[in-house]
Amino acid sequence: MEGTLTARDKVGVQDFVLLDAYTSESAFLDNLRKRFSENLIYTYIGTLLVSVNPYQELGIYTMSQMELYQGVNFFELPPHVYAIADNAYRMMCSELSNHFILISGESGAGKTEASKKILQYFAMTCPMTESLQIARDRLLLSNPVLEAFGNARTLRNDNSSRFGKYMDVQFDFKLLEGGEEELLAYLGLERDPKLYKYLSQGHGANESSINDKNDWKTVSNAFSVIDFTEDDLENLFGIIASILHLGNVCFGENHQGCAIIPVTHEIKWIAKLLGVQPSVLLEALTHRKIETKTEEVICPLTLELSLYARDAMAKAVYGRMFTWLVNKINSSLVNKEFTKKTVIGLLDIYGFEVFDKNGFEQFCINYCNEKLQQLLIERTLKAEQAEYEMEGIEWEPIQYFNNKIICDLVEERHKGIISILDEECIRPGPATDLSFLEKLEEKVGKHAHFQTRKLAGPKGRKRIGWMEFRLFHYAGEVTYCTKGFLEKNSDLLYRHLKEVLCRSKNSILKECFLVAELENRRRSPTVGTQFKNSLSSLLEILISKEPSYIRCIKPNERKEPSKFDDFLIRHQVKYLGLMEHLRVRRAGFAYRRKYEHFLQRYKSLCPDTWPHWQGPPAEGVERLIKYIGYKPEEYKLGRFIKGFINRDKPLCPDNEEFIVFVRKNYILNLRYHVP
Ligand code: AD9
Ligand code: MG
Repeated sequence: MEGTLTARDKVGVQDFVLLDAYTSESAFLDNLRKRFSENLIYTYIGTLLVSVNPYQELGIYTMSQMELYQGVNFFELPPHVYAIADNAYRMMCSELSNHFILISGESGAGKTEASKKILQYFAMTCPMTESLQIARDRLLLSNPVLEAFGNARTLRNDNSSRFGKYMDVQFDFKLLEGGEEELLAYLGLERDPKLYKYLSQGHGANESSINDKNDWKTVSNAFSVIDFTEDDLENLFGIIASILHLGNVCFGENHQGCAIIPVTHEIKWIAKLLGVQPSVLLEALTHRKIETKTEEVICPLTLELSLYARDAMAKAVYGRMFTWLVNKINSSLVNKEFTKKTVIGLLDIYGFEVFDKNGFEQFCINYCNEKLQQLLIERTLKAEQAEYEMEGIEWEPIQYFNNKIICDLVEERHKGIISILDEECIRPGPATDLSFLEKLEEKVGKHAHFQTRKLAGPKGRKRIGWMEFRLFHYAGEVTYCTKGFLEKNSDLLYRHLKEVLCRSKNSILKECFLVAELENRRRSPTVGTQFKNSLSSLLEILISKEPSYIRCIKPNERKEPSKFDDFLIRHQVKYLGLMEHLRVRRAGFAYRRKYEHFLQRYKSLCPDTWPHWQGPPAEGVERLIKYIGYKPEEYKLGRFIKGFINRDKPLCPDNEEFIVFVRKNYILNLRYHVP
């Protein structure tokens, strides 16, 4: 006992399920802090892994660590991202089904690093045939390529993944500083990134912790390995350079208040690189085609709309090029051996975002998290309940907040916020962000999880501004400003510009913008609806599996090692839904094992069972458990289920399985007793 207490006091518990005061947020934080100060960045909540970004190399990702975690029972070793990886791999092998690892957390919390570590683990430890090895090398190499194009340096993270966040494409091609002279000349680019507006918009473009020159080498080497031809590269760089030129296109205004482009230097370069007519491009950037029933009218754009059109073109080209790149890499990975094999999916997903000002992007991200929480609740509670029923284990269903009501508020057809927004976007007549807000008040104003300034009345706790609405998410309230919602939700790529892109001679663009698209007169779905649809197909896949969860926490805003910012972390614990998850876990049984295995592992703790137990394993387990002093509510003995263990997968049809359920994960405490 003594030993247990000392260890616990110093390094905390390695599974939050073991916390006595498991409903207390402060106790949760204390435990996290203790462990962090000992450089123990990982802690479990049952099988969920909580990870705190150490912002320093800890030497915990070595080859010998990887070996250590191979094939070892989950709770036998200290928490580690390798344990999650290994567990996923073994579940995949034993159940022959796909498995997903869901990684979430806010920007800079360590999601991408975690997914890289998992990839490396698989690459190093999974048995490989020769062709799998080739695929593995390609996979590892594709990472820097995708990062070079999909990542941006943001205020919050020097290497932020933006590929999920397609609504907010930021430009950071790392290209320029390491690129070769000839290439730059061919593309009409100067070396200094500050000359390009799209590159210098971001914050802190110069205080980089990333070595652009080295990255460039890695990226260009990688391209050669993943089946890129010279032509592909030429076209790809052509597109990137044209986006940079596009950012520098300046507009003026004529006497009628219509946009003009006084200097055509950039237009010429873009036209050359994309293989389009300069005059056509120029017209498309300053005019818009409006179709009436009988004819097509070309109207000049205002300065403001021209700027929108320009940026919309840059985003569309960049976005589709990135998708093309991902597909290209995927197809280079496809391999006959893969087609029949099961896969492990790694999802690097953004966590709840709450800033001082929250816009359309936060709205989408938080909606995504709302859906993931639903999945967690459904999966965990449903799966647990089914198992207890099968084993004849009594348990009291716990109260939890089912956030389906919020998901519906956002996504319900015809009634939800996204539908209302879509309606405003296509409605003839002047729709504005304010008229959208008014529609919301009219249509969902009575909803218990929705509020605006008008609806809150004077008693509202925190002020809501005129243009704002508030949602009461499962993790807390977030106030969104409707400014920009309409614009961001609409596809602003005018038909005129689309035509130009569809006629481009650049072979990659040709694949990205198909002429067929022009023939399709139907409106393309709005950004919000696209997001909703892709989310729902993702969830469809996930709901049928049991995903593993990794929740990443950022310890401080200054990217400093060893600094544990209580306020910031408390906020994340809340928004990651960790307390809720812990409650769900605690209500169930954290640990379960077959009688024989349990006995084998712990028989040394009880004189009756040590060194040999001759009777039936069930009896031995019972005696052992009584001797240790478990209270009746802390464990249950499962009844025998022929042919099934856990879940609904028949594993070994001829076996009879008995399972011990233990409420807390006592195995960890027990380790200290083992003589
Ligand atoms: V974003 O949503 O893409 O902006 P991520 O992906 O959550 O974000 P990332 O993994 O890029 O964050 O981590 C940010 C930085 O923290 C990394 O570049 C590393 O310098 C640092 N980091 C993160 N995890 C670890 C780790 N396990 N060990 C050491 C780490 N450093
Ligand atoms: Mg990332």
